Amino acid sequence: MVLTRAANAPRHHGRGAQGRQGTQMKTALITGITGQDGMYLSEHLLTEGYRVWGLIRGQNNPKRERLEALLPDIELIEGDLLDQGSLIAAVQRVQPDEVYNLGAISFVPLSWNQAELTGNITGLGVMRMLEAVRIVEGVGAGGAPTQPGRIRFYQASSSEMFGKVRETPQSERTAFHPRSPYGVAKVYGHYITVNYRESYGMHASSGILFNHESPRRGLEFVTRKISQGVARIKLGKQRELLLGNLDARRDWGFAGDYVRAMHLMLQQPHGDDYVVGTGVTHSVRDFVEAAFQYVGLDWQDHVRSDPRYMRPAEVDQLTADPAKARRVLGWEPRTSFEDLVQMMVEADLAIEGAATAPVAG
Ligand code: NDP
Ligand code: GDR
Repeated sequence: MVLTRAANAPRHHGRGAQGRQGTQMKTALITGITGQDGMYLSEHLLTEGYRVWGLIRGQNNPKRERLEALLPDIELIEGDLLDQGSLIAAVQRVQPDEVYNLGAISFVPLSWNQAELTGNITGLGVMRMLEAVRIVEGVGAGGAPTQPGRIRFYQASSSEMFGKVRETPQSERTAFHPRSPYGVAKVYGHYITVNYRESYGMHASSGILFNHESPRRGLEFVTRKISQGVARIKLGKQRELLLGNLDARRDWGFAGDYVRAMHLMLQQPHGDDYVVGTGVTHSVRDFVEAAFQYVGLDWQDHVRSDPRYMRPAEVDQLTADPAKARRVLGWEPRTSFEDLVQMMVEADLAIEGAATAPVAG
């Protein structure tokens, strides 16, 4: 096991150390630290005075350098959601107060090509992380009911579990009908979290989050593909943007807003399930139109449909009913759809503008 700390990271003194304003400093362990949500959640928890550890996988993860430059105050520990021993060792070493399980194969189309891997990481990986917490705390050892443990657990569940929706909007009570191996794996992750809560009394929460985006979103997801494409087209570096289903409708929010909800869930007296979204839905076409309009271009001159980006089974429409998150957590999104589109296009204009020349001709 390798532990690292950025050279200028503060010295901590283990669990129980004093945080800001003399309060007990809490420790969080985050899987999926190199992903979009891992980065925003780390920033949020550092602001809240936490000691933050991230689980990082691979022998030379190319995202490590960027992460350490962006967040020098976090500490990294090696482990993989496919490797039970590494997760137990990580929980044992870090002794977290809170575990946020964000690690997953998260790109829906990949899940048809690598269904087994997706099931293993996105589905069984949740059980391995829960087992690591349970084993380290000695909860339920020998099958006997025991005192619930101290470590609180967050599972990154998804609106993809609703899939072919049974009702609109979708709440915590809406039945699931996943449409991809990814969605099926997330349903397993959700129910195993509920099961560990019910079986062992664990403080385990499932955040059923709807799509949330940002300038840190991976380029494979449609919003970032659009914002990067618009920036490149505006700067003369690209002529066309090839997309799939423009009719799909999503409830899009800003990732920076959603990580606050994750944290709030673990501050409640008991674990529970919460839907987190804006309640407002737009089509992919709406996103395209708004992004091109922002830079003064007509999307119809540039966007082409390509069957390669169509899915074997589509989720046509998702709309959150976030009433419970609002009522119990006091959570509200702060960023509108229009602000999100602008934020993403502006960020990509800055990135693309800072690099390389336009295409010839
Ligand atoms: P990303 O795809 O940006 O990040 C996924 C993370 O999972 C990466 O850090 C990746 O690490 C890590 N990971 C992949 N495989 C493993 C493994 N075998 N062991 C340990 N870590 C692994 O996802 P997001 O940040 O967008 O999403 C975070 C979580 O929330 C995911 O579980 C996703 O499914 C879920 N979710 C996301 C929503 C969204 O709209 N963003 C909505 C609802 C749920 P590496 O760098 O090594 O690849
Ligand atoms: P999604 O996000 O599948 O909802 O999963 P994505 O951005 O990939 O797709 C959203 C919708 O856009 C349509 N689409 C395209 N999608 C991509 N990626 N590329 C295209 O060119 C394209 N054209 C149209 C898709 O068909 C789809 O309907 C995200 C992930 O973050 C999951 O991990 C998370 O659980 C869910 O959001 C909630």
